[in-house]
Amino acid sequence: MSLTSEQVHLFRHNGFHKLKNRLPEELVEKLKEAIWRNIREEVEPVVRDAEGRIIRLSGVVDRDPVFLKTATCPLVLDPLESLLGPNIELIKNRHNHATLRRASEHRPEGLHRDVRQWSRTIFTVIFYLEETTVENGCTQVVPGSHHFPGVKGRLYDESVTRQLLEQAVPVPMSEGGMLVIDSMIMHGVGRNRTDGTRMSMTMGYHSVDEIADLENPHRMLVRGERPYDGNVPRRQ
Ligand SMILES: O=C(O)CCC(=O)C(=O)O
Repeated sequence: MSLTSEQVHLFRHNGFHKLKNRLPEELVEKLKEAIWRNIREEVEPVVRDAEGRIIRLSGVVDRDPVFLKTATCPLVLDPLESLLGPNIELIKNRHNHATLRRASEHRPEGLHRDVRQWSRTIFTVIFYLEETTVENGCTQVVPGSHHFPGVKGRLYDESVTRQLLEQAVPVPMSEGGMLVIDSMIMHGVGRNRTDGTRMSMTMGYHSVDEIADLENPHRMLVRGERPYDGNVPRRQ
């Protein structure tokens, strides 16, 4: 379902949008199964916590077809088309991961951006494979912070982050829910204070760069085409 012009306006103003539709239950179950299987079999590349437990699977679209199927389904690409236009690439070297936050996890709370500069922002979709609540550490965003200028890295220093955290709002989501953010928005994950897990998958998208003349192997065309508008011929 495409977005209305009001929804597009709010997204541009606030920097986030909760998609109306949810992933079908069977698809969520298949994603969870694939994630648990990859965790059990310790399929690299993974990120581990201090105790050596797997907390992230990287490069998921090359693991099992269900990940790419989900990342490119019309439930995601139709609304993204309202934001990015008709030609969309999936980014394979930013996000493209599944994250497991374990019970009573004590990772420090903080805020980050996914990219450095507003002129090169991407849009991130977070797919929630379990319900997220304030108790299990739902996503937090600072509305409008994607309009702040670029900083040196993707983090502010601690004192600014503390002030920003005071303005962060929680965004609880249902299982199967999807949240699109402008990746310049300051966002983070709350602490999981429950006995359960909090599982999610994150993907990044970009509109096709019509001036780029060389194909980037980390970008996969998932909708439309790759027009070329450069004023010199494409390199071969
Ligand atoms: O799961 C979330 O709430 C945030 C995800 C995120 O920031 C990431 O995957 O980079």
